[in-house]
Amino acid sequence: MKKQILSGIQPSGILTLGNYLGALRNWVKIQNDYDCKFFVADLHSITVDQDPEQLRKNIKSVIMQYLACGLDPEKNTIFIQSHVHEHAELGWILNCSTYMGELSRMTQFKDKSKKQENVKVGLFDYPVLMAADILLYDADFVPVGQDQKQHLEIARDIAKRFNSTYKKEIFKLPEGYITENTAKIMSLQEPTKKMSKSDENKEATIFLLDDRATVLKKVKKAVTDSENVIKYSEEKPGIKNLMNIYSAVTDKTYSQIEEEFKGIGYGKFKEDVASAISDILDPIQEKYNQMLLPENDEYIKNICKKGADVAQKIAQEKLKEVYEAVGFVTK
Ligand code: ATP
Ligand code: LTN
Repeated sequence: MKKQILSGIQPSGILTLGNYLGALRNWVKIQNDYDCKFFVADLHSITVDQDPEQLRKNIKSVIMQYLACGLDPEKNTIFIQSHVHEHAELGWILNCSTYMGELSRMTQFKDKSKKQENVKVGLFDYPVLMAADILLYDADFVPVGQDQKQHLEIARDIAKRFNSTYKKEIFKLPEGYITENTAKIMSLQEPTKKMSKSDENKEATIFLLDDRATVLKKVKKAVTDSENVIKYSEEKPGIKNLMNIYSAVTDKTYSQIEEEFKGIGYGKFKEDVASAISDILDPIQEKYNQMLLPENDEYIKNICKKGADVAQKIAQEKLKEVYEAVGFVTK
């Protein structure tokens, strides 16, 4: 039996280079070795305001970006979270096994709530829904970026507490699957902050659908320092981030990169980084544009439908077990 993998990305905009290097690229790498489920986390995305028409477009677009990046719908279960209502139902049950105190410690909540005028209960509760996503499918590994580590820990804590309260091993304890070097791609404008798709400053983020000229412009404008020396150092967060990205897209080590750009300034380095990024993005964009053709509409719909059917069968079984354990009666 193959081990179970589960992960998702919110449809809060076009995916970023951070989403790709931190999560999606790993999904593509491991899709042959595990039993994988990948979904679009639309229920999560409405924890902050979304425009309904834009959200509808984004959900479909994220599915197409998954496929364009190389997820094979024949090998993986690909679905939209809200198509499997068991996620929301288990989320409720797990709310009743989660403490206010542990949710109050979540750094993502602290960061995101600062940016909101009115903080929604859903934003606070976000990690519980994420725990439900993971625990429904007995996931062994969850491939995500660094920022999700804390949410994985709480998912484990909730699972342990539930199992112990109801004296039954209902939930498997999930582990992270995090690739250290690319687990945290930083903002191009504030390199001590994570690159994020909902950043208001679009110059800070490389989107998977940015064309070559846009990538070049953004990388050229990336905040660095005035030393003009390509060296991997904690004291040079801007250059460290660009080296990290360059290393991730070319497979070169940091010392190879230092050697390659010895005596060469930031201008040329940035041009080469931009070009290497676009070399990765070009084929993704080509596939994405094919997917946009109206004749592919049905194909994409069918992938999501088939995926949701497969996922729901498993989710239903798990939820039944949970309802029994907590003491609900059957119809
Ligand atoms: P939002 O801005 O809407 O919060 P986001 O860009 O932070 O979105 P998520 O949908 O929260 O992205 O994350 C999807 C996946 O991508 C997660 O596994 C997350 O850890 C990973 N990820 C997000 N940003 C980065 C980043 N800058 N570096 C590495 N991984 C990232
Ligand atoms: N919280 C994640 C998205 C997400 C997720 C999940 C990831 C929702 N549910 C379950 C892995 C497993 C994020 O990246 N912001």
